[in-house]
Amino acid sequence: MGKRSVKRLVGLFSTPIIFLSSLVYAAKMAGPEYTTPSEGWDELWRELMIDIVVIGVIFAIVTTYLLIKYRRKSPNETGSATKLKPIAAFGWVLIPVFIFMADDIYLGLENLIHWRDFRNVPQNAYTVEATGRMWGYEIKYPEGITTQNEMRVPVGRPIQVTLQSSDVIHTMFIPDYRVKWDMLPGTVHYLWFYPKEAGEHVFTCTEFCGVLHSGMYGKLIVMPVDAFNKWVDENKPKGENKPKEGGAV
Ligand SMILES: [Cu+2]
Repeated sequence: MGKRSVKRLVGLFSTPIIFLSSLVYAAKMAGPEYTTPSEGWDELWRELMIDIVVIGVIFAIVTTYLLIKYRRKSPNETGSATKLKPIAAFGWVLIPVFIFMADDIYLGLENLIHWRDFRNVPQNAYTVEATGRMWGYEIKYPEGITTQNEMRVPVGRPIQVTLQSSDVIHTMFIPDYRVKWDMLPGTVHYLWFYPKEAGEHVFTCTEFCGVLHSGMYGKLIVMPVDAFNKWVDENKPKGENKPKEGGAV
């Protein structure tokens, strides 16, 4: 098989794969303004699981078939290798490679889209400031309220949490919303999530930060908007009537 045939074969498989991947990417980029981080990661996880199962089942069937078809039928039987034609040998290598590559490229692009959404906080987000310390979290609200190991947010609005640390490296991980980011001393990072229903969740530190690391967690309380506004009114420092930007709903 000549060099030209190999090139032709590569071109034959790669063109539709690149074309299809780009098409899917373009369609997704033109989609809604953002997907929420949790929905995005869940979707990616489901797709990954489906792909792994489909690929695993196909491989299991082919392997089982070959094991049975070419099994030794008598103790003295010796095998004889069939020589593959070059085109067949290339096919056996290139076809699976392109199938895997197409899947990898697709999942990679999908991941980029979710990553873009996770790094772009929606404009109307409510912002709280979280500071990690050994061993707990201090949460500051734009209305001047401060809570310890408890974060209250209104339902139905994207929530941005800015992250910093007053001593060593900590993390804020909110498993129910699939978001996590390090809290580093001397610099400010952020994460965001979108609570669609009222309820209680846990946030916790996942960076080993000292002897009481395992006790470093807090409660995230997603409140109905009216209840949240009432809580803000009751707890904000007296004389502070004007919320800062990113404040009450
Ligand atoms: Cu910590």
